[in-house]
Amino acid sequence: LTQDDLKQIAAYKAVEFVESGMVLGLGTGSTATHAVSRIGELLQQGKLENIVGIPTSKKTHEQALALGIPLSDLDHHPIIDLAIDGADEVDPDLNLVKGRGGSLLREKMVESACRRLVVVVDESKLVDGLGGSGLAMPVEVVPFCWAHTARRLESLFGGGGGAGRCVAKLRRAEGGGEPFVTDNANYIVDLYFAGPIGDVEAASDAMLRIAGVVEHGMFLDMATTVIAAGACGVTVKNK
Ligand code: DER
Repeated sequence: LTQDDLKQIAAYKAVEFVESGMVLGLGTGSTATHAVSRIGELLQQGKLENIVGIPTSKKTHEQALALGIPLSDLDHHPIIDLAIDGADEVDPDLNLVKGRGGSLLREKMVESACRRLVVVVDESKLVDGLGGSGLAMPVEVVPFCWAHTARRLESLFGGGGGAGRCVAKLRRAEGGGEPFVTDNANYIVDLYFAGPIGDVEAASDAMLRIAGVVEHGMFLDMATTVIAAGACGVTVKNK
């Protein structure tokens, strides 16, 4: 089984929670893509009906549109029955890191309006503590003086590069030297930690207090179910 097979298995399992008539949050990323295509397939087959999709990115909006999934937004549907989305890290408390696809702001806006958030991952995403993977923890920042904001983020964690616990890097667009620009015309500063963040609630509050920070990629106390697919099978963990 390839990693993508595992992503598809987890995604299809999550779609079993979808019922006709639901308002659905449609996630972003390679795992969520499988869930969106599965929903489209069931609609085509008449096994699902009266679904309204609330996309979490322009990319997912385009995918869902092409599949004929009826779409709307939070202004028209402030309460969402169920969202299905991927994650970059999942800790034992079902706290998440998301946003390596750059969609964390719209994902967090949609998913904080959901009754249920079902997260779908392959087992490589499971960590003991957020920040522990050594991979990026994304922070959406306004473009204005982004380097100043990046330095303030580093200094929160005793950073400043080198031996510091955190290094901040501006995310660049594919191949080019240009900054990556989000669906909301902001930049992303990726934080790289030397080890697990530890007190994630305190880190969240401190980051959000920095003027210039729009949102960060930690999704705390938001997931209600995590479906993880691994070589030994699929686990479903509820909050
Ligand atoms: O960018 C995102 O938030 C994605 O959902 C990410 O967290 C998971 O992406 P993947 O399914 O492609 O690994």
